[in-house]
Amino acid sequence: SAAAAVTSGTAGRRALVRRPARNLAEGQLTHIRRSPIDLELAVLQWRGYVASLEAEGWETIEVEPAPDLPDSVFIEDAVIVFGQLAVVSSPGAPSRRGETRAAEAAVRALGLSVHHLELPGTLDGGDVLKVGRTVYVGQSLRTNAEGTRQLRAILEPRGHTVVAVPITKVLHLKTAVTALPDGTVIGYRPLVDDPRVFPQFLSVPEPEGTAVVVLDPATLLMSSAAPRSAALFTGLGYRVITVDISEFEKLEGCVTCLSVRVR
Ligand code: CIR
Repeated sequence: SAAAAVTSGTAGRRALVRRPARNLAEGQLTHIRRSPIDLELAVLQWRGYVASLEAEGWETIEVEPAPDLPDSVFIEDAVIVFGQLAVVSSPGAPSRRGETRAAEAAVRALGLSVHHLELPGTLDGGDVLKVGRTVYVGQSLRTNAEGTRQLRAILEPRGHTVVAVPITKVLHLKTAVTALPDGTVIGYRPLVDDPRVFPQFLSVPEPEGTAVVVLDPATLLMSSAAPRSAALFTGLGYRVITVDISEFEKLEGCVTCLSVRVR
């Protein structure tokens, strides 16, 4: 089985986060209808998310805020980290292209080796799912074949295999699927185009249950909007920590996109 490369122990676990912009409510929407955003609540939820990471032994590093870039809180889309290697993305939405500069400064400050994706290639970090040495890349409205080709050219010489996955029902690959520490890919079946591309696939009962952040080999962070999925993971032996991220879910964000785990 494709065992996921998850570092154990608490040393050196760092996560990039970026506080919500004042115009968060103007963030992009593709597959869902706009509903009112409570900015104050969003800030409280963001703080709760950061506190949960820290309580689990993660040091959080704040990327310089971008108060006028509405989707900048979704830092996962701007930079992808593979161990000591950072790939600065080429955001598919023109309104998000300004987000990468400060994300790059943050990974440089961490001493990571930095690569870039460039137009006409586009790729959002939310389309990249690592499972062991396999890197699945969603082919979405945000990520195109050229962006995928550029990422492959960076990763394949370094021992990763890049697998392109069609995404038509949700914004990003990681809106549809993420992975458990043992490499099982999890997803809400109606939103997954073709689960047969994954060696092991487990269906979860709620759309918000598809996104988990693996905090350590035994612990998952997920949305409080998916209690039946949480119970499923608990039954598999995981410790599950939940956070309310309703204001970000209204903007097609999920628990993964609010941080970049450096590991
Ligand atoms: C967007 O449409 O770009 C944002 N409103 C949501 C981005 C969510 N990011 C992610 O799932 N990785």
